[in-house]
Amino acid sequence: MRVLVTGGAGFIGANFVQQTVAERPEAVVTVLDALTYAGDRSSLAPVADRVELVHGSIADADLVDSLVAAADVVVHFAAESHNDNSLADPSPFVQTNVVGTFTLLEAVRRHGVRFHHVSTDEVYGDLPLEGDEKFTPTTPYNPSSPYSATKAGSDLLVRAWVRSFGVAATISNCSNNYGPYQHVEKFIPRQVTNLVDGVRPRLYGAGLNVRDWIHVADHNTAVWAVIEGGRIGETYLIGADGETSNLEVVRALNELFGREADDFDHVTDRPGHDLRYAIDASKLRDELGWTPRYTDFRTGLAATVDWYRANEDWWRPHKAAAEARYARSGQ
Ligand code: NAD
Ligand code: TDX
Repeated sequence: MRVLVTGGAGFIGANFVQQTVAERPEAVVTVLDALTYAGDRSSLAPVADRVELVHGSIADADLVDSLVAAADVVVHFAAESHNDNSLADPSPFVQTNVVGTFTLLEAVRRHGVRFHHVSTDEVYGDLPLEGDEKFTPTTPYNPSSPYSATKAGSDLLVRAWVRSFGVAATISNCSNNYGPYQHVEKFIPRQVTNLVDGVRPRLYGAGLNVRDWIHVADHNTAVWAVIEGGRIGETYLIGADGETSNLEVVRALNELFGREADDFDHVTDRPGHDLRYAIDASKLRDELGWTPRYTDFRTGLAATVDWYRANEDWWRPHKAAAEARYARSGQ
């Protein structure tokens, strides 16, 4: 099977490519990645001899056409992915997430290629802090940030291309991922790499916001489950019942570094900050038989801390630039 992975030099995409090469010897993997600040060739170093990396944009119609023509399936991870950046400058989010997805859809339409679109639970907006309501595949779209609005737009394009043009596509909407190779701008790697440097974690606002954490390896087994068993045109929600407040995450990290749990700083809150995300993954579990391997968040978190401690060469080159961006917004 010839697999074209967009965004394969980013966090989730690189984990997907490494897992695919390890577990599916028959797969021939090509990565299309623009190598933005968030993409890193070295995330594919362990599989460099098995994977072709094409440096280019998903919004480049000619390049996309030739790569899609040579694929059996396109797995679409490429995106501008960070909410805080989308508040500072939404423009690349529209270009990559909306125009880029449109460009891919036109190519899979022309060539009749199977398409899987990787998306986020943030398209549904947020849930109240109190109560046990969860997102389901029928929750109305209500995105809050420029990032989530452009992901919502891309999801709706995929749905329309299925209905209007018969494109063979599926969509998955996953909750917050953690694990190796996540950019240091994101919450968990930012705090872990601060702690390595003896810098206190930085919590937006009161830290009561809740995220539904899933290990990236579990997200990726679910993506393969949808590619292989998902029904065309359907949306599958991916989550592993990992609801945890940001405050609890920071306390756990401090403890893993042998520090006082409450030794952190409160910093300026994110404008429009979503309160709580929670996923009902019963469709994925019941229909496709998927189950997560990482069921204890603290164990997965400890393994992730170990990875960042052991792989400073990977993250150190990105750290100063990420912190400089935060300094501009007082975070
Ligand atoms: P990331 O920012 O780590 O990686 C994105 C990758 O896309 C980078 O390698 C970047 O170079 C590449 N890219 C950006 N613009 C491109 C373009 N125009 N053409 C080609 N490549 C381009 O993001 P991530 O966290 O790995 O997220 C991957 C996907 O999963 C995204 O679609 C995101 O919306 C979705 N998602 C992420 C999470 C999460 O918690 N990180 C959760 C749910 C869904
Ligand atoms: O320094 C910080 N302090 C802090 O309290 C940072 C960087 C974040 N936060 C908070 C904001 C969020 O409540 O932590 C939470 C997680 O923040 P992010 O890592 O920026 O993730 P989030 O905004 O929840 O979005 C993530 O999950 C859904 C991914 O970045 C998206 O790509 C994905 O779609």
